Amino acid sequence: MSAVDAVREIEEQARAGLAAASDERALEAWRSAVLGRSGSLTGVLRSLGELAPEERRALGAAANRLKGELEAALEARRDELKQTALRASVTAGALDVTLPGRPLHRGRYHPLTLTLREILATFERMGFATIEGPEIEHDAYNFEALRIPADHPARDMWDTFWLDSGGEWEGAGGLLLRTHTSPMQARYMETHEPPIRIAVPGRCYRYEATDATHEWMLQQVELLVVDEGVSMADLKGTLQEFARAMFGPERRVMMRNSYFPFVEPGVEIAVDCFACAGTNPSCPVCRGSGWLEIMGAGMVHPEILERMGYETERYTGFAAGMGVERIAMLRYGVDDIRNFYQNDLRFLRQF
Ligand code: 2U9
Repeated sequence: MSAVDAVREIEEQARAGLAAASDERALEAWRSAVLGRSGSLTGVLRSLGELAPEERRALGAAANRLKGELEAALEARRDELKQTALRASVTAGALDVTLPGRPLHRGRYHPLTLTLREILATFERMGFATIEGPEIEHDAYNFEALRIPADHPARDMWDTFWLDSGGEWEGAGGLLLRTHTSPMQARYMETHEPPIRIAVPGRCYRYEATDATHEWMLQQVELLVVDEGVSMADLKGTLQEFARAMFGPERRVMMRNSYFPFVEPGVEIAVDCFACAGTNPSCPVCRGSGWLEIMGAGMVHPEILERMGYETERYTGFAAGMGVERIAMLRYGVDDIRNFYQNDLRFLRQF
């Protein structure tokens, strides 16, 4: 066979082989067999030196042209195979781009988290710092510091989860799960001088039976303000601002006399009913009273300020406490506190 015929045959076989190669592995085998170091065309190019100059020029030109063409053909075949594979995967239904997407499962915040954040944000706008404290407390901070000694009848108001501390905290009256966040205000006063303006959120525990309005665990936010010249007017103004931020800008606030050992005077704060503003005798929200109790408050008892080493001639303060669950129940129209802790998605998905 002449050298020219040999090249022609290589071309024929190479083109047929390339057309038959149907995947990347076959393409690579083809490349190696034709264009590789010991490939058929490479062999021809290598042997050119053995030919007479005239023949070498003619065959060299033909073989080099063929090499370029086959390299281009290889790339074209590779693209074609990719396109075919893509088309096959789409038409075979591996990817049906017309199907609706799978919904993303988006989480959401618990209604108590939403309410707590809004309460704290409202007070932060008024200059309160948010402070947190321990849930396991000493009798000394939970009761004694707040003018609730061991034999005080007010202790009946907070049926307590006492902890077995093995006698280690006997001197401090034993350990307990805090019944309110107030012990943290007492701790804060021990280590800070006025002016004080803090909001204290946290879980509190009460040893009592649960019903539609009571849980053995509740979340509170309490406030403490101590400064020169703090009065009931500051208390009312601050809490009115809060009530309007949470329940609507037109809300009115009413204070009624109340009693807590740690404040004097003590008050109960109510807002006019946001559902009926007192106009509906059978209103399901306020039950016709026209008012909704949202928290307790009062002027910090001077004896507490004195025990903390503050000059009572110079400083006065107010404090307040609210249950986050109660605020959330009012805002969202939830009639049973137990809903918040049952993790029923049908309930939680509504917020
Ligand atoms: C210090 C001094 C004073 C905190 C206060 C209340 C009034 C109050 C209850 C409302 C409903 C708790 O969630 S509830 O059960 N709280 O009414 N709390 S004044 O007074 C303090 C606290 C700490 C040192």
